[in-house]
Amino acid sequence: MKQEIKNMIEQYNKIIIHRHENPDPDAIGSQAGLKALIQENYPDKQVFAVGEEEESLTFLAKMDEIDEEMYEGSLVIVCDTANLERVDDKRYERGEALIKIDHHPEVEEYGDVSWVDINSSSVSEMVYELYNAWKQDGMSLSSEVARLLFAGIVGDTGRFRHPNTTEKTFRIAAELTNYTFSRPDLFNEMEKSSLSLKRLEGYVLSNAEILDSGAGYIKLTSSLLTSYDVTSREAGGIINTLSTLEGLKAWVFFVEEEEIIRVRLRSKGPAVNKIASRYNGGGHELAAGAKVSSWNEADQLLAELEEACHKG
Ligand SMILES: [Mn+2]
Repeated sequence: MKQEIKNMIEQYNKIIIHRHENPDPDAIGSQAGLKALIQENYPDKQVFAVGEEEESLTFLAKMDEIDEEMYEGSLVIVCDTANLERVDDKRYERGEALIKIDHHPEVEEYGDVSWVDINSSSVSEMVYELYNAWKQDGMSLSSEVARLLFAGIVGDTGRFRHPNTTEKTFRIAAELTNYTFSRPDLFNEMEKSSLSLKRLEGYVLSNAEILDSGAGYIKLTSSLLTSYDVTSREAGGIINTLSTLEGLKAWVFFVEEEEIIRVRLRSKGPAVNKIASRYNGGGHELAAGAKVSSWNEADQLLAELEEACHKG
């Protein structure tokens, strides 16, 4: 599979890399890491990373702006995205060939070549494995690529705490620490928080409800977010504020946006991705996302979460 991906990369002179909407450090780290890995080893190729710019992650990488014509005769690689609907920048369809590289449980099969490894902590870990397979052919990996992949692994493993962290994850992370990027600087960037977001965390801690089933929840209306001067995306980023609460089995953040209510689910045991898939979403067993269109529907979802907690 890794050889097949390399063969395809070698066949194309234009390579455009996409990832999922609302990117996280793994989406950007794997996307920009793969871009730089290819670019540094094939300097004659044109390689791009596209998608909406995420302000809080520009310390990792900035996105490229390209014209539609660039897709003609190109290879498109999609990182970290289980289904095509979630791909950021729908122009991915205009490429000549498509590769999927992902670690989410398969939601939709796509791509001329598809490499899905649900046992990998992150796609950043998978990109390192690509390099590992390719290095016998003389490929090299720079400190910048190492920084991007390390960030992706740290992001998706919650700093090596989530159960997706394996011996292989640590081994790859250890390899990456041989490179000369500054880990303290990277951690500082990844963990920095504005005062308004810290204050919203205070609100969440004061107002979250923990039910007898072990399900926890908080409802954040758009007017509340406005009063705290925090975006919906930023609010989603503090979901782990509740993670250490005693007695909590699974929890959900309902974050109201203009037209929908975004749902972020986390769990310490009961699978939450099946619930998410019934509400326009999906994800991992212990971390998933969904969308509902009303507070009534949010309560329905919460009832399903409680049921899962009773069983789990
Ligand atoms: Mn990921």
